[in-house]
Amino acid sequence: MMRRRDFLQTSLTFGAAAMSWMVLPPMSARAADSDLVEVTLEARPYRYPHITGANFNGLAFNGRVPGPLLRVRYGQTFRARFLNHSGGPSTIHWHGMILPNDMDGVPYVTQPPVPNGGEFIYTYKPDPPGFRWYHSHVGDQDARGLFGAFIVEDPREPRADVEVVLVLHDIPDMHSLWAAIDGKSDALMNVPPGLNMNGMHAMPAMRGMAKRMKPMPMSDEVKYLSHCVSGAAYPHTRPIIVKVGQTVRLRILNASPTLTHYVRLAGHKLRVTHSDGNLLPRAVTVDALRIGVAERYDAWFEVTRPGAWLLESLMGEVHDHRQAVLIRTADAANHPPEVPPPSLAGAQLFTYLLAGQGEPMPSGVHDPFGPANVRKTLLLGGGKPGDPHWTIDGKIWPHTPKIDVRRDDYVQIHFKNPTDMDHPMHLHGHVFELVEVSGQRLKYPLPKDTTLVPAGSTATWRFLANSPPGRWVLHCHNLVHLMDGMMTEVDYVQRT
Ligand SMILES: [Cu+2]
Repeated sequence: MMRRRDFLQTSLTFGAAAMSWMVLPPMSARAADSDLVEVTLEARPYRYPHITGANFNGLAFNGRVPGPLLRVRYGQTFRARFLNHSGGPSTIHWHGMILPNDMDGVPYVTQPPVPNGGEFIYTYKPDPPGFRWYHSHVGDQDARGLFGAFIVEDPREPRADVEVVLVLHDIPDMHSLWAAIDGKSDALMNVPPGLNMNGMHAMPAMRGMAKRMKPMPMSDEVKYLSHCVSGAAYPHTRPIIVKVGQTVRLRILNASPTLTHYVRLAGHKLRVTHSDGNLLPRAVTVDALRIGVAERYDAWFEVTRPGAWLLESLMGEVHDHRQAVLIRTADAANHPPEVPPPSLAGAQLFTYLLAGQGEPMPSGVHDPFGPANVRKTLLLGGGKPGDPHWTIDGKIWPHTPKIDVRRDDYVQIHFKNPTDMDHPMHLHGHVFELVEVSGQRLKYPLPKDTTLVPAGSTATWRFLANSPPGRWVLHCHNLVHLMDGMMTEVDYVQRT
């Protein structure tokens, strides 16, 4: 292990009161038939059970973390009355939605922030169908608990026998989060066994290197008080009861402020059908998921025998309270659960290159991804010791270079990431195609709204600029990097 988190408070966990529901019943006919779905989301300070006195000032939508699971049928109109009693200005961003720009919830870009005590109505037709989510886009509020899952049901999709929504989230020590934002953290990096610090399988040569390197604090790492699934840490997470013969669909969101999660279900492989809620060109079957910050995966499995299995996000260290949920058949209540192997060595991980079938770039071809009207290369940078800035083309927001597009342009954005961290880059208001990773062309481009741009490497997106006009921000979803400047925007300009 290269770096281990010095984990202080494994006993911190969340009780059932804080838990959001995980197993989804079918939508009622009445809910599915109305034209309009209305919700009230009220942000307020929230005291987490068992975290009293710890250095964490929580927030919650409607008194629970994650916030209420929102669910509409594709085609319905959605209206959220947002009441802000968070104690500061706030907004709600609807991650993965293509919607009018003034509903996108980015303070000072798409709307003035809603003042404390104020309210704002968000209304739009949720599009496209799939697994989306929502969160505050102001300061550290997302890390303090203002987030939730949002499902836009696709009536064309077959229903699973059991549908489960799992939100992975991590409770930061706020001193540590702000020290990280200031570039002065002394927290250590979290990497599960069997992987190197970039999330790749540790090679024998790398292991040799790892031995020589002393664990050292990363100035932008965050220390966490607890690692949760939908509001609790195992064994306090509520078990999911399944029956032999059932097909289970897991919808898994990584709502962590900074951590990439590696998720494995004991005794089962997972068939991944959607990335960020969007149907993959072809499903892939893997041993474990790698989920970057803000990414989502839909993963399916079948229950073929009675038993009890832990679904777990593997950490650099095993804690008393695991970031896990128990999935079991009714008759296995007293079985000790099967746990996933502690190391990811040798596991088939979900990677973009696997799902998209990476192949060598054709040589001598000028346009390996097809023509584009707008081509932009963005150089990701920063993270130097003692310098808290994270940059795009050497600049921090709002001084980063913007990307101007006209309606119906084909846009190609190429990221170069010479830094030593993966960056979960996210574009608002669009679904793009990931067409290249680490110099390999994806034979099957992946439809996404967020991708990890690998450390020391590259990635390329393409999209048709046919979203509603406006200013769509493009940023790193690692909260520390976002707050340290790693943001730009794609601006729709008039065709002249
Ligand atoms: Cu980043």
